[in-house]
Amino acid sequence: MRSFKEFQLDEACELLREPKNTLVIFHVRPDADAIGSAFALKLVLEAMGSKTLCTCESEIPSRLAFLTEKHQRSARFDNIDRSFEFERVVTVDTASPSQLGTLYPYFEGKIDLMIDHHSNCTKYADNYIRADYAASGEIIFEITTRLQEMGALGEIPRDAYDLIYAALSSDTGCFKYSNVSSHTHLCAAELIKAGIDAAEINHRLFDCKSEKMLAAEAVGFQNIHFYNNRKIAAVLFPYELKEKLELEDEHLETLVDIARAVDGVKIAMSVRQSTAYRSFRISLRSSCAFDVSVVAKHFGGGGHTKAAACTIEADSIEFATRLVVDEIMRYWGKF
Ligand SMILES: [Mn+2]
Repeated sequence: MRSFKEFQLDEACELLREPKNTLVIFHVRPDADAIGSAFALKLVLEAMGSKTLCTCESEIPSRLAFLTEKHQRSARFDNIDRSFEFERVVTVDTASPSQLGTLYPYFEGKIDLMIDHHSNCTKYADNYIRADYAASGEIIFEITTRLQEMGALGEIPRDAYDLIYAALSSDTGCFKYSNVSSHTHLCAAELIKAGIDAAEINHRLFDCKSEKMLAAEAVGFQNIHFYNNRKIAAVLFPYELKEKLELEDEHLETLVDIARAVDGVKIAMSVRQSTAYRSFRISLRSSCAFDVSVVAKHFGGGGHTKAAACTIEADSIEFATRLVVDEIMRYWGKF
């Protein structure tokens, strides 16, 4: 793979300030950092005269639609305006080509700037990466502020502040994970100073769960398995359960949090089977020094030290779980 240019902040801003039709792409199974960062960037680019569309392989999960519904009817690539002739492509929060899903073959070699904060990302374009930031939203805030200092951007669109705050809050678990730095709080402070309703955004992100999500959690709680003296916990959610309860993938996203909440658990995981096919989505969380991204990477996935994910093909959900637990045990005590 050819080597890509590592931009400094000002170079990234110079690239972005030029008015051009822009496509902002974010990762598959998007979270509020991906969505908030992409849509904040869209509003900022539009304020500088660039027509901009945001897109992703999949649709915005319905629980996060409140972030985007005012700004774009749909972000799903199949639904965006095909007559839109983009002159610039930017990805945000997307750590590897595989995170672009089915869009990658289409955009390979056409991406002008990759904006990301994942320390172990696979670079696939010229990039501006801040692995010291908790969220891509922190980078978008920095870029936005710099563009304003450069005189390229007038007033920052009010909605961009809400979106950036949602991005920060989401990737930090409401400012409580170990990735939070004073810089994260300083960004949040500026956003609060600008008048955002932080309580409302946090309520929508963390306190509201659909009945289907709660139903998944209730059943998930009955399906926790423990390993290594209960230091590892896994919630198994097979397809039969998903079908029986008429759940969508987005209802299963918080299952890993149940395992994580159990006292004494150091590594939590959820193992979700979204179709009848023998493919299992694994989410991993660490509450200790153990770097779960190493395990995710072993299975072709990625993420951060404390939160990572991958997909495994296996003959059964139990076997998929066993493969991951064995891989965790291979590194146990090494961090
Ligand atoms: Mn992120």
